[in-house]
Amino acid sequence: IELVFATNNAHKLEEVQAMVGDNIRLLTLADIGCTEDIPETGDTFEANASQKSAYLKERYGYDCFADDSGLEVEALNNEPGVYSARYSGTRDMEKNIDLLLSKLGNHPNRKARFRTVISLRLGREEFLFEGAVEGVIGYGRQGTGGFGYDPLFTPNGYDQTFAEMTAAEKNAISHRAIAVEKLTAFLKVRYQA
Ligand code: ITT
Repeated sequence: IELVFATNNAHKLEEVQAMVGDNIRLLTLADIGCTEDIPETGDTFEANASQKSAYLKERYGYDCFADDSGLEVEALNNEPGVYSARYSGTRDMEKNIDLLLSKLGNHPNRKARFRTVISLRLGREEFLFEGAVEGVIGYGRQGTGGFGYDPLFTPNGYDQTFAEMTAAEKNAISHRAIAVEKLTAFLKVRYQA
């Protein structure tokens, strides 16, 4: 089957296509000629994911899914949260990471979690799937892999940041992987039943 994945982020598309497998072919926004910015004005991951999938369904008619993800840092009242991509007011991740590190300073509570919420639209129905991974924020960057805040985040039970892991290692345990596994399990039941 074909499903539109509402993202402009090539890293995410690659990660998710690898996880859903070959039976589900993911179309990009470019594939369906959607070049405008999809509104994302909610203040929760659920609201944003839902808003994005509804927009695509209404304007383009495709069965689709959209995700919203971000990093919640406990000592910063769960910032940056839905503002993860533009924490510093720009999409420049160097600046976003610098801001997070400076706000956290030497605070002893380094607890954080990555969260993903996926909204799937099949016809008029909507289904939500969630994934989270708990971990800690370092005092500086470590590693060059992955994207976003990966160089800062070490998942609990590991001694490497997401940016120090291989893509396969990260994909086995990430927030997005957990949410996508739930999505994939659902789609298998739905389409092979
Ligand atoms: P789209 O909205 O086009 O999908 P995006 O980059 O805004 O792309 P998200 O809304 O899902 O993606 O995520 C918001 C930000 O949260 C993202 O730009 C990263 O800074 C951060 N983030 C999300 N998932 C991450 C991950 O697996 N590793 C590191 N940072 C992540």
